[in-house]
Amino acid sequence: MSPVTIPEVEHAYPGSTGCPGCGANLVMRYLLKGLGERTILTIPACCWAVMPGYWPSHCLKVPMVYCAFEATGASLSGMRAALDMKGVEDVTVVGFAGDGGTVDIGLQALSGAAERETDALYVMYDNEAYMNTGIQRSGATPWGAWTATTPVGPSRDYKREPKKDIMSIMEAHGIPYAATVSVAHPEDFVKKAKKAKDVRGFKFIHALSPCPPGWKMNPMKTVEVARLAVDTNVFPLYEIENGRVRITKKGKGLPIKDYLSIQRRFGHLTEEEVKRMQESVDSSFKALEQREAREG
Ligand SMILES: Cc1ncc(C[n+]2csc(CCOP(=O)(O)OP(=O)(O)O)c2C)c(N)n1
Ligand code: SF4
Ligand SMILES: [Mg+2]
Repeated sequence: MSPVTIPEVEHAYPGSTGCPGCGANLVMRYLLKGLGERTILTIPACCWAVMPGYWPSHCLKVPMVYCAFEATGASLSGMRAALDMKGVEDVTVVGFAGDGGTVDIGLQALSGAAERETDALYVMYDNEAYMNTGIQRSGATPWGAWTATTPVGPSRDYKREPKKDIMSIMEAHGIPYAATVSVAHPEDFVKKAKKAKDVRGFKFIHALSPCPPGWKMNPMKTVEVARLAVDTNVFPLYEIENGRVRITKKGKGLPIKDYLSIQRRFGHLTEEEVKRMQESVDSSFKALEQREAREG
């Protein structure tokens, strides 16, 4: 039997106001298991800004600052500077933001914090749209998805632009550590959170975060859909440490229709369009594998 490596201690309690089956709940839970209690969060406008609930019945055991939507990067740099002035070194400063708050509105502040080499961790939970305000498309919404602002119909079409590649954008800043994580692989997730905590400098974690209402799926399938994202190579699990890439968990190489077919946001796609998506996923994953082989 393999030893249990996920800490039993909880720093995110039941009682968040998230929807049933919210993947972002699990992202926070596993992240805090990896980081521990000496953590402070800064969270901009997003679902997680409201999910902790009202004081004094807040569901997080760690303190959090609620910052402006576009300001997570600036907020975490300020928090780190304040802690440094006080001589507090054992607290991990974390920016925890949605995809809209990261790849779109918060990108400038995030870039600034990475360029300043702030000793902090930035976690993007990616539900692939602006969910808190009613499922509007973001730069992280994948090609082909229905959203409220990319509706399927005769006059306006589903999303026609590819998903913004935030991992490459962050890597271009020369940061020491970046990783992708999945709520279907908690051991891999917790290990990466622990590693990010111990690396000095700016760290980035990209967490795929299934959202039942936004993805139009059964709330009981959150972990299943997250696992399928890895097993179809739609969301490969890897880390980039000091410029070297390593795939940390190999998927099963299943066809992407297995991932798409349990989400009604992709229900309108034709066979030809699914085939094109498959080709795009295959070529991105091949490039990742080739890069790992070169650098390994
Ligand atoms: C400057 C500003 N613009 C717009 C909003 C409204 N707003 C609040 S949450 C949100 C959506 C955030 O999307 P994302 O970052 O992807 O997080 P999610 O809601 O999906 O968890 C928006 C547009 C705001 N609070 N502040
Ligand atoms: S809308 Fe989506 S991300 Fe927001 S609380 Fe509900 S399930 Fe979670
Ligand atoms: Mg979002």
